[in-house]
Amino acid sequence: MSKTLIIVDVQNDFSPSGALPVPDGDSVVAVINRLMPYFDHVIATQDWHPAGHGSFASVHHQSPGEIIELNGVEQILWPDHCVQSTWGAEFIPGLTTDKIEHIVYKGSHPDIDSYSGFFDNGKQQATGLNDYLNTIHPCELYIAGLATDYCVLFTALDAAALGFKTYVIQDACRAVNLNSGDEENALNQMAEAGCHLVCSADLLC
Ligand code: VGL
Ligand code: ZN
Repeated sequence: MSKTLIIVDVQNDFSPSGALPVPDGDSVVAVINRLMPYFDHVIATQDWHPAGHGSFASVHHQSPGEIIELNGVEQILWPDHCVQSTWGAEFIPGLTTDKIEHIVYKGSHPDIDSYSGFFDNGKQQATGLNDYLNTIHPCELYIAGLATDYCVLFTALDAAALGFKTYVIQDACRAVNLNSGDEENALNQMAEAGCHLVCSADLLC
């Protein structure tokens, strides 16, 4: 069974100085760098929005955090973030990228968000990640990155639902925590879905 690390959205806009800051988000970089040599495959996702994406509060003249319906799907509005080919969409500096063999770009459709690395939020379109993983079958997945309560959560839930043995490396993830308890809630949801919650120290041996 080969081990595949999926690095979720370790991008400048999710670092504490970014447009959609995840508290302490940049600290996952060192943990992920230390883990990478232990994996057979390393894949990264990038949130990759066009300017004026439907998840941006500015487009709707509303405030970040408000909830609307976008294409029939409930959508939390965010500050403009991870616009394609801008600084905010780049990997956080210091992340070792030479082992990353494949990058999944998501959230590119103007009117639908994509928290999961596998499917958009309406489950209408696949990103190709599952097809890619099937070329290295059988593999088990280890998920790390940002943010625990959004893109890590939905990527892990889809991974488990697709039948992958899925591990979430807790200390290699950080949460937005719009509401207190969101992180804990996300961890509980992933555990209930059959994901194994582990720490990087369990893997570094
Ligand atoms: C994310 C909110 C909006 C994430 C992406 O990477 O967790 N969160 N877009
Ligand atoms: Zn986004």
